[in-house]
Amino acid sequence: MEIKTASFVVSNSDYRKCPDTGLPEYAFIGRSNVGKSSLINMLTRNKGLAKTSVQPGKTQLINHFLMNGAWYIVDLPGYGFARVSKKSRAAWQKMISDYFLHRETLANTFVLVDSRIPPQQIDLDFINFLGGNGVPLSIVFTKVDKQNQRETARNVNTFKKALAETWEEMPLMFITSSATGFGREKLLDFIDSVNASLA
Ligand SMILES: Nc1nc2c(ncn2[C@@H]2O[C@H](COP(=O)(O)OP(=O)(O)OP(=O)(O)O)[C@@H](O)[C@H]2O)c(=O)[nH]1
Ligand SMILES: [Mg+2]
Repeated sequence: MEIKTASFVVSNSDYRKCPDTGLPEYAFIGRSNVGKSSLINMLTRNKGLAKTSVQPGKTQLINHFLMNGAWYIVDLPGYGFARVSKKSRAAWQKMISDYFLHRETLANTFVLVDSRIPPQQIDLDFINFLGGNGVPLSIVFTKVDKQNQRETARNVNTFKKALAETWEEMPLMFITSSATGFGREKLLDFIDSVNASLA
């Protein structure tokens, strides 16, 4: 699938104010700085679409982007950023859990995981939260351009083992780099197949 048109629609702090067109959407979540906004720009081949930063905590709201006039990509603020007050952590928690538990048009969630590091409890906890609530999810390993294939394969395998402790069935996994575009087609083809199954 190709993305022919991609445009920013709206930012919200409340899922109830998100677009009510009924079109399917794909959410991107993961630790702060893991590369959610960069991946969205890589998929759409539009570097300025989602705001990115070397500093964690750049994305703060629920951001809807319309693709081909037919489906949405949703950029979300990341978790696990240490320099955040208790109050804003609680606000994030409420905004995000309400979104995932109630957003009816959510077709799939991409949980982004840094391919360079061993499994982090915070990622496993978030995946368990989604899975435990029946929210469909896939895992996307990011930043593979920063290391060799062997290191990526080792970290992916370790992550699978950690997941296997709680999950019988493995979610789909994608290996990506926003710097090189690696993994773009596979991810877009998957979205296309989910869209087709909903049509
Ligand atoms: N080398 C490399 N750098 C990347 C890649 N993806 C993201 N980055 C860098 O990682 C940093 C964070 O990227 P963002 O896309 O802003 O991360 P985010 O997950 O949206 O972060 P928050 O919005 O703060 O939660 C930026 O400096 C990006 O340039 C990648 O695939 N390869
Ligand atoms: Mg972001």
